Amino acid sequence: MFSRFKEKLNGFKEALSSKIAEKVSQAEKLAGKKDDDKAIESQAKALPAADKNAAQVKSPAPDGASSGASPTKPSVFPEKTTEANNKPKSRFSFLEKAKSLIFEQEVILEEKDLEEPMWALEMALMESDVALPVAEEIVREVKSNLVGMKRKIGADTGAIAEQSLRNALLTLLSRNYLDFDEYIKSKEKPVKILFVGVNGTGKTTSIAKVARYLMNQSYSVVLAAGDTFRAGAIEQLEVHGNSLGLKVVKHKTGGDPAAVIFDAVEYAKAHNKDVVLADTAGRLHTNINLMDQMRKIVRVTKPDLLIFVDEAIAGNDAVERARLFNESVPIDGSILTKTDADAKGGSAISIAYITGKPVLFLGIGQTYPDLVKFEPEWLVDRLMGEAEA
Ligand SMILES: Nc1nc2c(ncn2[C@@H]2O[C@H](COP(=O)(O)OP(=O)(O)OP(=O)(O)O)[C@@H](O)[C@H]2O)c(=O)[nH]1
Ligand SMILES: [Mg+2]
Repeated sequence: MFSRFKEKLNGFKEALSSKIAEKVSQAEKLAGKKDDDKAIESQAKALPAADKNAAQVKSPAPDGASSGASPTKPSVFPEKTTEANNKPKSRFSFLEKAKSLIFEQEVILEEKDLEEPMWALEMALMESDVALPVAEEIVREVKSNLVGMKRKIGADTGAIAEQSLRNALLTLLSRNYLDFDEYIKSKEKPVKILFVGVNGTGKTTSIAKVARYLMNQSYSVVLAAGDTFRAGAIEQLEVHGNSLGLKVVKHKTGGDPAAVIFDAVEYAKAHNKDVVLADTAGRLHTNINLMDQMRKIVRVTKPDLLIFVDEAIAGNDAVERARLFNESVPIDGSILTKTDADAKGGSAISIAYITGKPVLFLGIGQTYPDLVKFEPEWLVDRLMGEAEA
Protein backbone atom coordinates (compact mmCIF):
# COMPACT_ATOMS: atom_id res chain seq x y z
CA MET A 1 0.00 0.00 0.00
CA PHE A 2 1.36 3.41 -1.06
CA SER A 3 4.84 2.01 -1.75
CA ARG A 4 5.52 4.45 -4.59
CA PHE A 5 4.39 7.42 -2.50
CA LYS A 6 6.93 6.52 0.19
CA GLU A 7 9.63 6.02 -2.42
CA LYS A 8 8.91 9.40 -4.04
CA LEU A 9 9.08 11.18 -0.70
CA ASN A 10 12.70 10.16 -0.27
CA GLY A 11 13.75 12.92 -2.69
CA PHE A 12 12.14 15.54 -0.43
CA LYS A 13 13.66 14.04 2.71
CA GLU A 14 17.11 13.93 1.14
CA ALA A 15 16.87 17.51 -0.16
CA LEU A 16 15.82 18.79 3.28
CA SER A 17 18.44 16.70 5.09
CA SER A 18 21.26 17.93 2.87
CA LYS A 19 20.12 21.55 3.28
CA ILE A 20 20.12 21.18 7.06
CA ALA A 21 23.51 19.40 6.90
CA GLU A 22 24.87 22.33 4.90
CA LYS A 23 23.62 24.81 7.50
CA VAL A 24 25.05 22.67 10.29
CA SER A 25 28.48 22.55 8.73
CA GLN A 26 28.40 26.33 8.25
CA ALA A 27 27.42 26.77 11.90
CA GLU A 28 30.09 24.31 13.02
CA LYS A 29 32.77 26.06 11.01
CA LEU A 30 31.80 29.36 12.51
CA ALA A 31 31.65 27.99 16.05
CA GLY A 32 34.84 25.95 15.47
CA LYS A 33 36.74 29.02 14.34
CA LYS A 34 35.64 31.04 17.37
CA ASP A 35 36.46 28.17 19.71
CA ASP A 36 39.85 27.61 18.11
CA ASP A 37 40.68 31.25 18.76
CA LYS A 38 39.54 30.89 22.34
CA ALA A 39 41.50 27.65 22.68
CA ILE A 40 44.72 29.24 21.58
CA GLU A 41 44.11 32.16 23.85
CA SER A 42 43.32 30.12 26.93
CA GLN A 43 46.12 27.61 26.35
CA ALA A 44 48.54 30.42 25.95
CA LYS A 45 47.43 31.74 29.31
CA ALA A 46 48.14 28.38 30.88
CA LEU A 47 51.45 27.63 29.14
CA PRO A 48 54.89 28.19 30.68
CA ALA A 49 56.63 31.33 29.46
CA ALA A 50 58.88 29.37 27.04
CA ASP A 51 55.91 27.88 25.17
CA LYS A 52 54.01 31.12 25.24
CA ASN A 53 56.19 32.64 22.55
CA ALA A 54 55.66 29.61 20.34
CA ALA A 55 51.93 30.14 20.61
CA GLN A 56 52.48 33.76 19.61
CA VAL A 57 49.93 35.03 22.06
CA LYS A 58 50.60 38.26 23.85
CA SER A 59 48.71 37.56 27.06
CA PRO A 60 50.70 37.89 30.30
CA ALA A 61 52.12 34.73 31.93
CA PRO A 62 50.31 33.52 35.05
CA ASP A 63 52.09 33.67 38.37
CA GLY A 64 54.54 30.82 38.84
CA ALA A 65 54.59 29.92 35.16
CA SER A 66 58.29 30.64 34.94
CA SER A 67 59.05 28.03 37.63
CA GLY A 68 58.58 25.29 34.98
CA ALA A 69 55.72 23.50 36.86
CA SER A 70 52.75 22.40 34.79
CA PRO A 71 49.72 24.50 35.72
CA THR A 72 47.34 23.08 33.11
CA LYS A 73 46.13 19.93 34.81
CA PRO A 74 44.12 19.61 38.04
CA SER A 75 46.06 17.98 40.81
CA VAL A 76 43.63 15.07 41.37
CA PHE A 77 45.54 12.96 38.79
CA PRO A 78 49.08 14.01 39.53
CA GLU A 79 50.65 10.81 38.13
CA LYS A 80 49.40 11.61 34.59
CA THR A 81 50.39 15.24 34.46
CA THR A 82 53.57 14.96 32.46
CA GLU A 83 54.50 17.74 30.08
CA ALA A 84 54.43 15.27 27.14
CA ASN A 85 50.81 14.13 27.34
CA ASN A 86 49.36 17.19 28.92
CA LYS A 87 49.27 19.57 25.97
CA PRO A 88 47.62 17.38 23.31
CA LYS A 89 45.13 15.99 25.82
CA SER A 90 44.01 19.36 27.09
CA ARG A 91 43.52 20.51 23.51
CA PHE A 92 41.58 17.34 22.59
CA SER A 93 39.22 17.58 25.53
CA PHE A 94 38.73 21.24 24.80
CA LEU A 95 37.60 20.46 21.22
CA GLU A 96 35.33 17.73 22.50
CA LYS A 97 33.75 20.24 24.80
CA ALA A 98 33.48 22.79 22.00
CA LYS A 99 31.76 20.19 19.85
CA SER A 100 29.16 19.46 22.48
CA LEU A 101 28.55 23.18 22.78
CA ILE A 102 27.91 23.32 19.04
CA PHE A 103 25.38 20.54 19.42
CA GLU A 104 23.55 22.66 21.95
CA GLN A 105 23.21 25.38 19.32
CA GLU A 106 20.41 25.62 16.77
CA VAL A 107 20.12 26.32 13.08
CA ILE A 108 17.17 28.30 11.78
CA LEU A 109 15.57 27.35 8.47
CA GLU A 110 14.89 30.29 6.20
CA GLU A 111 12.62 30.52 3.18
CA LYS A 112 15.52 30.44 0.71
CA ASP A 113 16.85 27.22 2.29
CA LEU A 114 13.60 25.49 1.44
CA GLU A 115 13.36 26.19 -2.28
CA GLU A 116 14.97 22.92 -3.34
CA PRO A 117 13.28 20.66 -0.77
CA MET A 118 9.89 22.21 -1.55
CA TRP A 119 10.38 21.64 -5.27
CA ALA A 120 11.29 18.01 -4.53
CA LEU A 121 8.16 17.68 -2.38
CA GLU A 122 5.86 19.14 -5.03
CA MET A 123 7.33 16.80 -7.66
CA ALA A 124 6.95 13.80 -5.34
CA LEU A 125 3.31 14.66 -4.70
CA MET A 126 2.51 15.23 -8.37
CA GLU A 127 4.19 11.98 -9.36
CA SER A 128 2.05 10.27 -6.72
CA ASP A 129 -1.09 11.55 -8.48
CA VAL A 130 -1.87 14.23 -5.93
CA ALA A 131 -3.96 16.86 -7.74
CA LEU A 132 -2.07 20.10 -8.44
CA PRO A 133 -4.02 22.46 -6.15
CA VAL A 134 -3.74 19.89 -3.36
CA ALA A 135 0.02 19.47 -3.88
CA GLU A 136 0.41 23.26 -3.76
CA GLU A 137 -1.59 23.46 -0.55
CA ILE A 138 0.54 20.75 1.07
CA VAL A 139 3.75 22.49 0.00
CA ARG A 140 2.48 25.80 1.44
CA GLU A 141 1.61 24.11 4.71
CA VAL A 142 4.92 22.23 5.01
CA LYS A 143 6.83 25.40 4.20
CA SER A 144 5.03 27.45 6.81
CA ASN A 145 5.76 24.66 9.32
CA LEU A 146 9.46 24.73 8.54
CA VAL A 147 10.31 28.39 7.94
CA GLY A 148 11.72 29.93 11.08
CA MET A 149 11.91 26.52 12.70
CA LYS A 150 14.82 26.29 15.09
CA ARG A 151 16.51 22.94 15.01
CA LYS A 152 19.01 21.49 17.37
CA ILE A 153 21.97 20.58 15.20
CA GLY A 154 22.01 17.04 16.53
CA ALA A 155 18.35 16.48 15.57
CA ASP A 156 17.39 13.75 13.09
CA THR A 157 16.78 15.60 9.83
CA GLY A 158 14.77 12.75 8.29
CA ALA A 159 12.37 13.03 11.21
CA ILE A 160 11.99 16.77 10.64
CA ALA A 161 10.91 16.18 7.03
CA GLU A 162 8.51 13.41 8.06
CA GLN A 163 6.96 15.36 10.89
CA SER A 164 6.33 18.49 8.84
CA LEU A 165 4.68 16.52 6.03
CA ARG A 166 2.71 14.44 8.48
CA ASN A 167 1.29 17.57 10.09
CA ALA A 168 0.41 19.07 6.71
CA LEU A 169 -1.39 15.89 5.58
CA LEU A 170 -3.28 15.59 8.85
CA THR A 171 -4.46 19.20 8.60
CA LEU A 172 -5.58 18.68 5.01
CA LEU A 173 -7.33 15.35 5.59
CA SER A 174 -9.08 16.48 8.75
CA ARG A 175 -10.68 19.46 7.05
CA ASN A 176 -13.85 17.77 5.71
CA TYR A 177 -14.05 15.01 8.27
CA LEU A 178 -17.46 13.48 8.99
CA ASP A 179 -18.01 10.82 11.62
CA PHE A 180 -20.18 8.27 9.81
CA ASP A 181 -21.08 6.44 13.04
CA GLU A 182 -22.26 9.61 14.73
CA TYR A 183 -24.20 10.56 11.62
CA ILE A 184 -26.11 7.26 11.49
CA LYS A 185 -26.74 7.35 15.22
CA SER A 186 -28.25 10.83 15.21
CA LYS A 187 -30.26 10.59 11.99
CA GLU A 188 -33.98 9.81 11.84
CA LYS A 189 -34.57 6.22 10.67
CA PRO A 190 -34.60 4.76 8.11
CA VAL A 191 -31.42 6.44 6.93
CA LYS A 192 -31.33 6.35 3.11
CA ILE A 193 -27.91 5.93 1.52
CA LEU A 194 -27.43 5.91 -2.24
CA PHE A 195 -24.23 4.68 -3.88
CA VAL A 196 -23.17 6.11 -7.27
CA GLY A 197 -20.09 6.03 -9.48
CA VAL A 198 -18.59 4.78 -12.73
CA ASN A 199 -18.63 1.13 -13.79
CA GLY A 200 -16.77 -1.53 -11.88
CA THR A 201 -15.36 0.69 -9.13
CA GLY A 202 -16.79 -1.38 -6.28
CA LYS A 203 -20.21 0.11 -5.51
CA THR A 204 -22.03 -3.19 -4.98
CA THR A 205 -19.17 -4.71 -2.96
CA SER A 206 -18.98 -1.57 -0.82
CA ILE A 207 -22.73 -1.77 -0.14
CA ALA A 208 -22.27 -5.30 1.21
CA LYS A 209 -19.27 -4.19 3.31
CA VAL A 210 -21.13 -1.17 4.74
CA ALA A 211 -24.16 -3.41 5.46
CA ARG A 212 -21.98 -5.74 7.50
CA TYR A 213 -20.29 -2.78 9.20
CA LEU A 214 -23.71 -1.43 10.27
CA MET A 215 -24.99 -4.87 11.31
CA ASN A 216 -21.95 -5.16 13.59
CA GLN A 217 -23.30 -2.07 15.33
CA SER A 218 -26.71 -3.74 15.67
CA TYR A 219 -28.46 -1.73 12.97
CA SER A 220 -31.03 -3.45 10.75
CA VAL A 221 -30.36 -3.02 7.04
CA VAL A 222 -32.33 -3.36 3.77
CA LEU A 223 -30.70 -3.50 0.35
CA ALA A 224 -32.27 -1.89 -2.75
CA ALA A 225 -31.34 -3.40 -6.14
CA GLY A 226 -31.28 -0.05 -7.95
CA ASP A 227 -28.97 -1.27 -10.74
CA THR A 228 -31.70 -2.34 -13.11
CA PHE A 229 -29.46 -1.63 -16.09
CA ARG A 230 -26.62 -4.17 -16.10
CA ALA A 231 -27.48 -7.84 -16.66
CA GLY A 232 -26.69 -9.84 -13.55
CA ALA A 233 -26.52 -6.81 -11.25
CA ILE A 234 -29.66 -7.71 -9.30
CA GLU A 235 -28.45 -11.29 -8.82
CA GLN A 236 -25.07 -10.03 -7.65
CA LEU A 237 -26.71 -7.96 -4.90
CA GLU A 238 -28.93 -10.91 -3.97
CA VAL A 239 -25.87 -13.10 -3.45
CA HIS A 240 -24.59 -10.54 -0.92
CA GLY A 241 -28.07 -10.26 0.64
CA ASN A 242 -28.19 -14.02 1.10
CA SER A 243 -24.77 -14.29 2.65
CA LEU A 244 -25.51 -11.43 5.04
CA GLY A 245 -29.09 -12.54 5.71
CA LEU A 246 -30.61 -9.31 4.42
CA LYS A 247 -33.81 -8.45 2.57
CA VAL A 248 -33.14 -7.28 -1.00
CA VAL A 249 -35.93 -5.18 -2.56
CA LYS A 250 -35.86 -5.65 -6.33
CA HIS A 251 -37.81 -5.16 -9.56
CA LYS A 252 -37.08 -6.59 -12.99
CA THR A 253 -33.99 -5.68 -15.05
CA GLY A 254 -34.84 -2.62 -17.12
CA GLY A 255 -37.21 -1.25 -14.45
CA ASP A 256 -37.14 2.23 -12.93
CA PRO A 257 -34.37 2.41 -10.30
CA ALA A 258 -36.08 5.29 -8.49
CA ALA A 259 -39.19 3.11 -8.04
CA VAL A 260 -37.10 0.21 -6.61
CA ILE A 261 -35.41 2.48 -4.07
CA PHE A 262 -38.73 4.11 -3.18
CA ASP A 263 -40.17 0.64 -2.47
CA ALA A 264 -37.16 -0.30 -0.37
CA VAL A 265 -37.67 2.80 1.78
CA GLU A 266 -41.37 1.93 2.19
CA TYR A 267 -40.37 -1.60 3.20
CA ALA A 268 -37.89 -0.22 5.75
CA LYS A 269 -40.53 2.07 7.24
CA ALA A 270 -43.08 -0.75 7.45
CA HIS A 271 -40.59 -3.12 9.10
CA ASN A 272 -38.76 -0.67 11.33
CA LYS A 273 -35.45 -1.06 9.58
CA ASP A 274 -32.68 1.41 10.38
CA VAL A 275 -30.81 1.83 7.10
CA VAL A 276 -31.53 1.43 3.37
CA LEU A 277 -28.48 0.89 1.18
CA ALA A 278 -29.32 1.49 -2.48
CA ASP A 279 -27.26 0.22 -5.40
CA THR A 280 -27.24 2.01 -8.76
CA ALA A 281 -25.85 1.19 -12.21
CA GLY A 282 -22.31 2.25 -13.03
CA ARG A 283 -22.28 5.32 -15.27
CA LEU A 284 -19.71 7.52 -16.91
CA HIS A 285 -19.95 11.21 -16.11
CA THR A 286 -19.91 11.76 -19.88
CA ASN A 287 -23.11 9.76 -20.43
CA ILE A 288 -25.76 12.46 -20.45
CA ASN A 289 -28.77 10.11 -20.29
CA LEU A 290 -27.44 8.12 -17.38
CA MET A 291 -26.41 11.28 -15.51
CA ASP A 292 -29.96 12.64 -16.05
CA GLN A 293 -31.30 9.37 -14.70
CA MET A 294 -29.09 9.70 -11.61
CA ARG A 295 -30.43 13.20 -10.96
CA LYS A 296 -33.98 11.83 -11.22
CA ILE A 297 -33.21 9.02 -8.74
CA VAL A 298 -31.86 11.59 -6.28
CA ARG A 299 -34.84 13.91 -6.80
CA VAL A 300 -37.38 11.15 -6.19
CA THR A 301 -35.70 9.20 -3.39
CA LYS A 302 -34.08 12.14 -1.54
CA PRO A 303 -31.20 10.17 -0.02
CA ASP A 304 -29.77 11.31 3.31
CA LEU A 305 -26.32 10.44 2.04
CA LEU A 306 -25.29 10.34 -1.61
CA ILE A 307 -22.01 8.47 -1.66
CA PHE A 308 -19.67 8.56 -4.62
CA VAL A 309 -17.63 5.36 -4.99
CA ASP A 310 -14.41 5.20 -6.95
CA GLU A 311 -11.21 3.23 -6.92
CA ALA A 312 -8.05 4.66 -5.38
CA ILE A 313 -5.94 3.12 -8.14
CA ALA A 314 -7.59 5.43 -10.69
CA GLY A 315 -5.59 8.30 -9.16
CA ASN A 316 -6.33 11.69 -10.71
CA ASP A 317 -9.11 10.17 -12.85
CA ALA A 318 -11.02 9.21 -9.71
CA VAL A 319 -10.62 12.73 -8.34
CA GLU A 320 -11.79 14.30 -11.60
CA ARG A 321 -14.80 11.99 -11.80
CA ALA A 322 -15.70 12.83 -8.21
CA ARG A 323 -15.57 16.51 -9.08
CA LEU A 324 -17.87 16.02 -12.10
CA PHE A 325 -20.38 13.81 -10.25
CA ASN A 326 -20.43 16.37 -7.44
CA GLU A 327 -21.13 19.12 -9.97
CA SER A 328 -24.00 17.11 -11.46
CA VAL A 329 -25.61 16.19 -8.12
CA PRO A 330 -23.96 17.33 -4.89
CA ILE A 331 -22.50 14.27 -3.18
CA ASP A 332 -22.18 13.98 0.60
CA GLY A 333 -19.00 11.92 0.69
CA SER A 334 -16.86 9.31 -1.03
CA ILE A 335 -15.70 5.77 -0.61
CA LEU A 336 -12.35 4.93 -2.14
CA THR A 337 -12.03 1.26 -2.96
CA LYS A 338 -9.01 -0.88 -3.91
CA THR A 339 -6.74 1.16 -1.66
CA ASP A 340 -4.97 -2.16 -1.00
CA ALA A 341 -3.70 -2.11 -4.58
CA ASP A 342 -2.87 1.60 -4.68
CA ALA A 343 0.83 2.44 -4.70
CA LYS A 344 0.49 6.19 -5.13
CA GLY A 345 -2.00 7.46 -2.56
CA GLY A 346 -2.79 10.62 -4.56
CA SER A 347 -6.55 10.12 -4.87
CA ALA A 348 -6.96 9.38 -1.17
CA ILE A 349 -5.17 12.62 -0.39
CA SER A 350 -6.93 14.75 -3.01
CA ILE A 351 -10.54 13.63 -3.32
CA ALA A 352 -11.96 15.29 -0.19
CA TYR A 353 -10.11 18.53 -0.87
CA ILE A 354 -11.31 18.73 -4.48
CA THR A 355 -14.95 17.84 -3.78
CA GLY A 356 -15.10 19.59 -0.40
CA LYS A 357 -16.83 16.42 0.85
CA PRO A 358 -15.40 13.86 3.25
CA VAL A 359 -14.01 10.42 2.49
CA LEU A 360 -16.14 8.09 4.59
CA PHE A 361 -14.57 4.68 4.05
CA LEU A 362 -11.62 3.06 2.34
CA GLY A 363 -11.93 -0.36 0.72
CA ILE A 364 -8.85 -2.43 1.43
CA GLY A 365 -9.68 -5.80 -0.11
CA GLN A 366 -12.39 -8.00 -1.55
CA THR A 367 -13.93 -9.50 1.56
CA TYR A 368 -16.59 -7.94 3.82
CA PRO A 369 -14.28 -6.93 6.68
CA ASP A 370 -11.96 -5.14 4.21
CA LEU A 371 -13.51 -1.78 4.92
CA VAL A 372 -11.91 0.92 7.05
CA LYS A 373 -13.79 3.89 8.40
CA PHE A 374 -11.83 6.88 7.20
CA GLU A 375 -9.64 8.42 9.89
CA PRO A 376 -6.93 10.92 8.89
CA GLU A 377 -4.37 9.36 11.27
CA TRP A 378 -4.95 5.88 9.88
CA LEU A 379 -4.28 7.04 6.35
CA VAL A 380 -1.29 9.23 7.24
CA ASP A 381 0.32 6.38 9.21
CA ARG A 382 0.13 4.24 6.09
CA LEU A 383 1.16 6.96 3.65
CA MET A 384 4.19 7.77 5.76
CA GLY A 385 5.09 4.15 6.21
CA GLU A 386 4.63 3.86 9.96
CA ALA A 387 2.01 1.15 9.71
CA GLU A 388 0.87 -1.52 7.32
CA ALA A 389 -2.72 -2.14 6.28
N1 LIG B 1 -8.79 -5.35 -4.15
C1 LIG B 1 -9.99 -4.82 -4.00
N2 LIG B 1 -10.99 -5.16 -4.85
C2 LIG B 1 -12.21 -4.61 -4.68
C3 LIG B 1 -12.45 -3.67 -3.64
N3 LIG B 1 -13.74 -3.28 -3.73
C4 LIG B 1 -14.27 -3.95 -4.79
N4 LIG B 1 -13.36 -4.74 -5.37
C5 LIG B 1 -13.54 -5.61 -6.54
O1 LIG B 1 -13.87 -4.81 -7.67
C6 LIG B 1 -14.68 -5.56 -8.57
C7 LIG B 1 -15.89 -4.76 -8.95
O2 LIG B 1 -16.71 -4.62 -7.81
P1 LIG B 1 -18.27 -4.30 -7.89
O3 LIG B 1 -18.72 -4.13 -6.49
O4 LIG B 1 -18.99 -5.29 -8.73
O5 LIG B 1 -18.23 -2.90 -8.64
P2 LIG B 1 -19.46 -2.03 -9.13
O6 LIG B 1 -19.06 -0.61 -9.01
O7 LIG B 1 -20.69 -2.42 -8.43
O8 LIG B 1 -19.53 -2.42 -10.67
P3 LIG B 1 -20.74 -2.14 -11.70
O9 LIG B 1 -21.99 -2.54 -11.01
O10 LIG B 1 -20.43 -2.99 -12.88
O11 LIG B 1 -20.70 -0.70 -12.03
C8 LIG B 1 -15.00 -6.85 -7.85
O12 LIG B 1 -14.16 -7.87 -8.34
C9 LIG B 1 -14.67 -6.56 -6.38
O13 LIG B 1 -14.29 -7.71 -5.67
C10 LIG B 1 -11.36 -3.32 -2.75
O14 LIG B 1 -11.47 -2.50 -1.82
N5 LIG B 1 -10.18 -3.94 -2.98
MG1 LIG C 1 -22.56 -2.94 -9.11
